[in-house]
Amino acid sequence: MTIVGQEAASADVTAGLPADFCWGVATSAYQIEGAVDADGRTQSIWDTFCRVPGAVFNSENGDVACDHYHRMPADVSMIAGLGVDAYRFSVSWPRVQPGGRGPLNRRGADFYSRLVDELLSAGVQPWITLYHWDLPQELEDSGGWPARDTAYRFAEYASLVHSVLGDRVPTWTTLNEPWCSAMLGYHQGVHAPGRRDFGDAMKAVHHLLLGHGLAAQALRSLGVGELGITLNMGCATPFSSSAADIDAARRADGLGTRIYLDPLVHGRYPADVLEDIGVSLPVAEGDLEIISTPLDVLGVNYYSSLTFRGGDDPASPVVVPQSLPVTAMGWEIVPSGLTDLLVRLHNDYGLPMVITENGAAFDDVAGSDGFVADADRVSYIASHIEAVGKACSLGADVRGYFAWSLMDNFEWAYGYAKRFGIVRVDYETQERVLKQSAHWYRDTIHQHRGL
Ligand code: GCO
Repeated sequence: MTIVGQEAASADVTAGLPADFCWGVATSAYQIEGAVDADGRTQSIWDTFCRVPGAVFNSENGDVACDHYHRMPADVSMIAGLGVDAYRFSVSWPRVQPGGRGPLNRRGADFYSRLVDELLSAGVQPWITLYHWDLPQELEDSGGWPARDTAYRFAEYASLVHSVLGDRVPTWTTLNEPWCSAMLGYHQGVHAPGRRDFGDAMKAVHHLLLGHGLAAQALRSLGVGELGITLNMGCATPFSSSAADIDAARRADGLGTRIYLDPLVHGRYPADVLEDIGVSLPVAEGDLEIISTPLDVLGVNYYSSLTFRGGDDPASPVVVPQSLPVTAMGWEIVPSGLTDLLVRLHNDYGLPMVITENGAAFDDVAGSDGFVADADRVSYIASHIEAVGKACSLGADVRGYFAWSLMDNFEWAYGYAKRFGIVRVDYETQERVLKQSAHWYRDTIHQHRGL
């Protein structure tokens, strides 16, 4: 089919990428599955948070979402039809271990077992994320991530999932975006569980990292092939060369990136960040060795980059908009930031990387057949793939790219208002229609393989 945006594909946006580059699409459990009461699943903090008046746009929730739980085989065929190598999905903790403690819930776990089988028989590699924000509510009730015990519960859950899928899944990601769990969930209160306490958020940071490390050790001892964690990051650029602006960017980078990667890779928290936060982290003897269990791959989720200046309160860096085009989230489109970020991560941390999420929400307009001519999304994705190729040419070791997202889905506090999919979902009928970006992505993958 001839589509607008074809030119972008033919202007080889994949230059610089390795020949065996892995192409994928990504989703997460709560955002697509629905079936929140099925087969023994219990409530997660997101089920609870969605019921808080005003917490989610239009009081929407993930009860039905894309109904993927019931439509999984057809969704897998659709994924395979895109010609991708891999599919990144997350496992819902309260589905496989209701309440966050105790034995495996066989019926819930079976869903993922069937999903993995379906993917493998369609020639698509499964890429698991163990935690994409849906903490069992019972664990939040006993303290959530600010409580140390949650880290141990997470490691136990990781082993349970491995007991079901370990024989067939090569790549295991522990956490998705711990910054969001800690800062949006426990400090800003805009994500579940909606708490607003900076001290709790800092405890959550440490216990998320500890949970990652304990799970990593457990998975390593069980023999997983490839182990990683996914962080959301961007470049933090000072607005000017003034000392205050440079300090603002340093602080933002410290709390956004280094507070995670320094302990993960170097086994220590950055001294300047410990000083900035002004509270002590609940680090016990031996924690940092656990947290720095060697990783095989760093998952990078990239959407935008920010410029900062110092404000009246040095602890609160101020974002300075750069008058760049924005997505429907209001996020500025900064592909060059992705190149800079990857090169910097390569230099500072030296890990192989995979872009585990990149993509954009736009105000899609669907035709009567549901087709969306999303040239804006095509150009967003194309420019970011190009940015990855540039980073590779500059020496960064980037091995794959997952488009966020396979299909429109529940965008957390924004409900269903923001559409990130390369496939449109009609939430009335659950019909899926490939957008122009999906066609373009498939063609681009095809071209990269020289087919
Ligand atoms: C994210 C999440 C996704 C979001 C996406 C767009 O990792 O932040 O992984 O769940 O939908 O980032 O905001």
